[in-house]
Amino acid sequence: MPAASINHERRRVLAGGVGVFAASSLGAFVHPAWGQAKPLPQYVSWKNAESMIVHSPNTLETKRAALAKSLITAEHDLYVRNNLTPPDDSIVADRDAWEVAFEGVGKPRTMKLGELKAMGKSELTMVLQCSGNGRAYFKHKPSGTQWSVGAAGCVTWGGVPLKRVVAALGGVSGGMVYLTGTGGETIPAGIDPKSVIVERSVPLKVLEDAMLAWELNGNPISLGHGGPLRLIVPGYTGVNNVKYVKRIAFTKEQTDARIQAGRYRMVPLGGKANPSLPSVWEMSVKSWINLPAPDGGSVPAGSVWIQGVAFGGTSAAKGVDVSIDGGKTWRPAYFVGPDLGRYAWRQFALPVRLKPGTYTLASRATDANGKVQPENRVENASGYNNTSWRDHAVQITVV
Ligand SMILES: Nc1nc2c(c(=O)[nH]1)N[C@H]1C(S)=C(S)[C@@H](COP(=O)(O)O)O[C@H]1N2
Ligand SMILES: [Mo]
Repeated sequence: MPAASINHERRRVLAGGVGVFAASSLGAFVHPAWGQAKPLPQYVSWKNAESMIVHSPNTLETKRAALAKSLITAEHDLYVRNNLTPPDDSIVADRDAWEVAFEGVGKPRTMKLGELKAMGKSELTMVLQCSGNGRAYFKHKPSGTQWSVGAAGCVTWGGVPLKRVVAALGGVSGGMVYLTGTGGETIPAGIDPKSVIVERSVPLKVLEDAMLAWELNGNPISLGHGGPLRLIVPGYTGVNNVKYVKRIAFTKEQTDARIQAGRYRMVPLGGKANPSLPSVWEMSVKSWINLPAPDGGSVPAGSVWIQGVAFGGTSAAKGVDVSIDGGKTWRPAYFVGPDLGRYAWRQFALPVRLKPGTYTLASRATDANGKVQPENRVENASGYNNTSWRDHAVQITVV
């Protein structure tokens, strides 16, 4: 049995009653009460079905209430997004044999994961969020997965700082401008690889905190989340965190792969992507409310616990205000739980007393640089980078 299965086995046991529905053998099981819910795809059959919204076999969203469970998102609750069919699980059978090629360094060569592990392990907690999280709120209905808030989670990666590996390989070659990571999926025959390969370039400055990770929340990374090895670019949207990474190249130019040149760009409405438009890279200050959930639900009058998450993207979240009247008035919420570093999110809470009626709950975060989460989203053709507090407000009825 591969290590990943053993770990998931253990977690299912720890999860008790809830875990029973996540057992691999029951992966396709759908409780009648879940109505039309799609079954969990086989490669992530160990997920908590009750936490997930299955949009498609390659796009699974975490429910708001599941995000509220803890500061760190459990792997079995974390959203999944694959642009291509994930590789065969044989790649996680012998993890240490996984190879990654380094180019654009003093001494280019291929290293095995086993060698990387011998260089020492650090941990980094960060928000992983899809570029299209919040797409469901765009009024022009961009094509793509209709994520609301749950294409995001806060997880701890374990691995080696990329900077350390690069130093051991003689440093970055002169004149390089980008770090380019390539995903290890098998490209279907007869398709131009550049049209589908997951290959992303990010500015060289990310080297400061980037990581080659083999652990997620203390366990070997599952296949679904990019095991055996994943490039972590903290503060950058999901797509830049390349799963099954097989090549790390320091390059003068951005890759001409379609996912870089023709997608994940901030394209004006009605326009077409091209490499001169801004790439979807850094995340910025954002927050939303997870409790009371669900959206539009009713809540008993009296004491109501409002809870959510706030993060700054590349800087820390500094504070968050909450409104119960759709943004007319605001009051400061307080952070609950530990500060796990500037790339992590903070859980915030505000207990309020509410009389029967309808309330629009909103949250508005501020980052360490004083940047305030905006009221309105930046309109763009594909529905990326939605940080609007108004879009993320939730309506509740107090009875
Ligand atoms: N190799 C590879 N890396 C990838 C992807 C992919 O399809 N293949 N999807 C990207 C996108 S769009 C997102 S949002 C995140 C999703 O990470 P998760 O599935 O672990 O949540 O992985 C990114 N890295
Ligand atoms: Mo994504």
